[in-house]
Amino acid sequence: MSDRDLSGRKVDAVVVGAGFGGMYMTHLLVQQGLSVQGFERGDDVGGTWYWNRYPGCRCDVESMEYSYKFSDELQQEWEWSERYSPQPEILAYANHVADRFDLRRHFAFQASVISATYDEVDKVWTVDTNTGTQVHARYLIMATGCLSAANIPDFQGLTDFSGQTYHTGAWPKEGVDFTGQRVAVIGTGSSGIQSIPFIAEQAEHLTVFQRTPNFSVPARNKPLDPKLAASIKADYGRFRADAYQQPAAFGAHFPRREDSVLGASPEERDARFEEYWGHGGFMFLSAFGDIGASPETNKFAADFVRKKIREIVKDPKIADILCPDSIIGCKRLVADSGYFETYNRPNVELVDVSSSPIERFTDAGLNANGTEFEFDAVVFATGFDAMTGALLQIEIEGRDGLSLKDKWSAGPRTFLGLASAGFPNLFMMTGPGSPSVLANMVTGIEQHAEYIADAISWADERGVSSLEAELDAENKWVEVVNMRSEATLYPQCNSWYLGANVPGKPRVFMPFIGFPDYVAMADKVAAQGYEGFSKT
Ligand code: N01
Repeated sequence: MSDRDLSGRKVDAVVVGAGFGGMYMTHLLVQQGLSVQGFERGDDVGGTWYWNRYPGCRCDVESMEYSYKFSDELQQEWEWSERYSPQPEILAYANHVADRFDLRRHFAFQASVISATYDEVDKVWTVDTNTGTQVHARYLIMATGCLSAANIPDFQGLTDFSGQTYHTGAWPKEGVDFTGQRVAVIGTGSSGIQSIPFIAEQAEHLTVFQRTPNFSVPARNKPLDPKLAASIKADYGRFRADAYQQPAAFGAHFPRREDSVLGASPEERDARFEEYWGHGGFMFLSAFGDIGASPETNKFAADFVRKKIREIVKDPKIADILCPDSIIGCKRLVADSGYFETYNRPNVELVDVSSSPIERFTDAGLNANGTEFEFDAVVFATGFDAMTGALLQIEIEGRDGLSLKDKWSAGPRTFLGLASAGFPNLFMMTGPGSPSVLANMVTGIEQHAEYIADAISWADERGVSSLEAELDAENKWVEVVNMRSEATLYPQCNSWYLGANVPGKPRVFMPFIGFPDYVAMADKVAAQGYEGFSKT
């Protein structure tokens, strides 16, 4: 069915997005006997893993954890090939899930939702797409992703550039061949750090423009040991349950140390950091219990990584530029494969644009630090308008003509990161105010999908036709989210968690810190008859 044929259709729920969130949400609602219309701007499923096809793209949560747990057959049968899955394999998995649970038939692809308006009398959302389709639904579920609205800074003269431009988060399906080209990469977050070693291997010359150096630890990716996979699968339930109790819903199988970095001698500290550096990945931050406690305790871990950067990078001046002087773990830590080593290559150049921004683009390239650079292609690894961007690109109008954009003009306000007062029967999956980006995304998605499906079935069983976050509950929730972040070092740097990467975006820490606490609080709300939601 083309999405035009859908016009006027009335369904129980519209689901926006066919990534991991939209797929599982749709599966659950259909199983509950509800009619669902999904919309997806891409031409197939996969969300993040559909769009981010840049060279070197892979997950930095381990494969055995970064997968759905809702179907034991699925998790038993699917076989991952590497410790950290590469993007093509995760996309193949998403396609497998879509086939296995026959999900595509519920979606219209290449259809972007542009507006959604609530009719308070009929208690119905009217949803419009860019293809002219209009459908009506009792429930509207936004599975639009936390990192899906690409951010390309408003560089002066950008349209003058006659070469090719790419954003890591909207990579061409057919791939890009940089052989023989002079390439620029702007940005050194996870996407830049993952792609730079691969682009450097292919391009004739690569210039990296770095505004802020980032902490990165080796991922130590390797083929997944079949014996390890089999042993996890032998008791997958336990493995998942252990992960569920972790602060970020992953990483239960390597020790999270509780002792203080201050109590260790310099030799003990170094040995411990070496052990965790050698293990690879995010667990580095769990080498001691208080790395995130204060700038003083954090500095030990930061110093260790700076020492490693200086050991790896041969040119001390380049090493200096690559060494962050900030708090490790404040911006999202990166797990890399040969990133710092790349700066030893003769065809790679690093340009520090920390003290004066890129001046402008030109026909042939760009000007920075008073120098003219010429390129055949520029890669924007400049990140996303995170957590709120994809939601606010849609004109969402709730009760009394309230626009979500206006309501969130000083920052997002939600109850449980799931709902916002004034917007009945609208649920956000992994929305701001939920653990979302600070937890294993697939686990957060499953928890939200199940929560939303349960809430809808609870309401339907009781003849409740609308569930809406109460303002008071929302205000208290926003306070809790703020208090939890203020007790950490997170507010002390300019991260996208705070919206600091997008000029003019309100500086508000968006995710909820601590997955298990979140689940307990959300479950309590449900157990008390969805206390904090008004029901009519
Ligand atoms: O984006 P980022 P990302 N001039 O925002 C720079 C997830 N992810 O796509 O730090 C010059 O982190 C900006 O500089 P600064 C993961 O959660 C996961 O890399 O703002 N530079 C920064 O260096 C990750 O955190 C995986 O000063 C400019 C970079 O662009 C999130 O996605 C892989 C600039 C943007 O870094 C986002 O990562 C990839 C300007 N005007 C992504 N504007 C895995 O699972 C921005 N920058 C492995």
